[in-house]
Amino acid sequence: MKSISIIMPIYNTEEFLVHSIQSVLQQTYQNFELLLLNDNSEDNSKEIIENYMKNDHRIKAHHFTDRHGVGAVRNFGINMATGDYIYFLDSDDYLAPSTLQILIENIHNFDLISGRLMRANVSLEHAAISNDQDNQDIKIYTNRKYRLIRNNSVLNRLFTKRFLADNNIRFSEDVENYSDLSFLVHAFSIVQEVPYTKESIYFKRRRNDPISNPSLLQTGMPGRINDFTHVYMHLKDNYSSDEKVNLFLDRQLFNFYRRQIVAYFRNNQNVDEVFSVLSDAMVRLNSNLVQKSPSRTKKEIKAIQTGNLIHYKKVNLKHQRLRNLKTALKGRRRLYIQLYRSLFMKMPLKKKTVVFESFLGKSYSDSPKYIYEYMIENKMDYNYVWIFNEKKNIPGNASQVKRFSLKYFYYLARAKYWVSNSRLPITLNKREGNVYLQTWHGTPLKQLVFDMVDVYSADPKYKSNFYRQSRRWDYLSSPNAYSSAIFRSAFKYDKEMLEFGYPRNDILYTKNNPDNINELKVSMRIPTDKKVVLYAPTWRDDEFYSAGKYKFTLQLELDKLQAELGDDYIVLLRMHYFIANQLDISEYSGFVYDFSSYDDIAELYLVSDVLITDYSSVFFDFANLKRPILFYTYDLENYRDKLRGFYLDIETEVPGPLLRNTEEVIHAISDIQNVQKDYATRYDAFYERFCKWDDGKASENTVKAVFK
Ligand code: C2G
Repeated sequence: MKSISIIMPIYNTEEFLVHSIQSVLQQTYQNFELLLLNDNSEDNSKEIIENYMKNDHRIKAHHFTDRHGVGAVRNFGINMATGDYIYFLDSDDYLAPSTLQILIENIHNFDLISGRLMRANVSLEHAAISNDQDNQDIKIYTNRKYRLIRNNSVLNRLFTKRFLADNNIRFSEDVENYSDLSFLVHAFSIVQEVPYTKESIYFKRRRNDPISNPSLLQTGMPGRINDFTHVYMHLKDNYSSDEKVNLFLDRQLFNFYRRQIVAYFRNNQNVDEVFSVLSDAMVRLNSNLVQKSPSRTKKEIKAIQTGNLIHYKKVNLKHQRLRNLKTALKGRRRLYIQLYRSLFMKMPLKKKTVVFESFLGKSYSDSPKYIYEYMIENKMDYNYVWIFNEKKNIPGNASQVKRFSLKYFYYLARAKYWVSNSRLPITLNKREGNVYLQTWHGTPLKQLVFDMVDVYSADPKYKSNFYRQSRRWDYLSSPNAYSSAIFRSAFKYDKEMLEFGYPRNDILYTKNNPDNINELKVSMRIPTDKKVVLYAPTWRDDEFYSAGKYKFTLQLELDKLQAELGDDYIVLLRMHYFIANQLDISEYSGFVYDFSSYDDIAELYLVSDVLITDYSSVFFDFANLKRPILFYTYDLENYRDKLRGFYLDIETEVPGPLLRNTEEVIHAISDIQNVQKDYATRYDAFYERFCKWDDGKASENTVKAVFK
């Protein structure tokens, strides 16, 4: 049986490596050797490799003591390989189970065979797609064989070792990016026919953290332009008489320019050096190709070919304006954004204007509310603007603007101060003089942004967008020392931390008395003679209708609760603000009340005798009241171990019992005094650790720090 040598260069991919190696070990075709080539990683890759080597004689490793780059490492692998075939796999990617088998069964007497590359967003089980065993579907490419290498990638192709050796086909070692290109052009210029199978699948992972751990493609544009043009020129010289190679190379350069380089030049200054490198390469472009391109691109390429950057910038800018106009005509929001950028941002800053937003305009609530109320009560000399989705009744004379309306963009461009408890859209820019107070919205239990390895079901740009958006923050409110430390690491936040407790919790100290509580109950139209249970769960990353619209399935059996507790208690249901579905509670009128659209959860805390939650940060705030807390964690394993990791050990550190079903919840509520006794020591320690900074004065201290 023929054997395959799999060559895997490794550099700082500890979080993906096990998965990648496992996908090889689980291949249906087992006659292989796996060459793990560690390019001097600084993380734990070395330990992972050594561990695997101990257990499987087919795994061989080499650890470089300084960095060689992917091209050199793969060349090293080719020399080391003892198999009949060579296959390249990157250490952050993985294979479908029958990938190798399909390739080896179909290569016959060809020198190489190509398979399909698919992009994968998330890791492990979520993407474990198996191959369709129907491997009849082989296409042979002859004339149009270069189409197969338009992705510039050597991945998911099987080569015979002899073919590579006889022709001395190797990767470029003098570039970081595009070292595959010379390898591929060399191989493809020799072979007449290349078979392709879409049944053999290689999963190329979309890396989601270009900030702390960029993949090669996520490294900077100047480097990529330099490397690409370097390889391009070199190949143009070597293959000057091969028309097909030339056309292929020109198309690659042309597409690289249109898809990426043009935007780079538009958005960056000091590009003289790469511009001249690109200009040298572009002069060699096939003139027919340029001639046939759209007139705007033609003009831009001609300007590059003259090497005159100033002229090119003018042409590029003119085209950009045309594109902007076209986009603006496509929709109202786009038009507003254009006006925001080209008009409002150029008007002077309003030094006395403060814009507030809480939970994406959904409510008048959270720390922004209490900061605002402190400012109006103290008659501070500012103008206030609140962003809402719908008009609200609020104290003071703040202007209200609808989120994403023309006025929204106008005020965000001109106001000196922004106060918000979550991120503002990436389309906005921070201007000189702007002061942005980020209050955030909870002590974290669930891991946040840069502390999460893989963001389940989130957009691959999540981390890089978060990074850009949080660079705008000037102040960040922190409720306790535990949160300060997490915010520093999870947000990579290094500016001023306001360590005064949460403004949103002031009310839990200033209004925690029977008169205020009674008054609140009356205004909420709930009975004043019953005890109140508040059920406030969080959202689940894997239960949604569409992006941003999450659904919640109620697992509390309300009829049982009513039967057992209905005489003494009422229940307030409070869904997270991401939850889009309405719960039908009409059967339970007089016992269950839906407070999901009530603005301020702090007021619900005040009127509640018991809180039931799960993994929501609400318990950190509620604990300020020192009232009992129950954790209804019916899906703990899935939530903690699959969706999100936790910062705390929920089984030993939270101030109340973890309950699994409605019966346990009922039992705990009926026996609430004993629950309190049992958890008293833990509760005290918890209060000490998380609530100590809250003293009713956080709003005042915050305002004094920011509006000096
Ligand atoms: N919230 C609410 N009602 C709920 C759940 C949450 O009003 N049923 C509010 C609370 O103010 C809570 C905040 O939304 O503190 C954040 O909710 P979490 O459930 O903790 O979830 P998330 O929005 O993912 O934020 O650092 C905190 C994390 O970012 C969590």
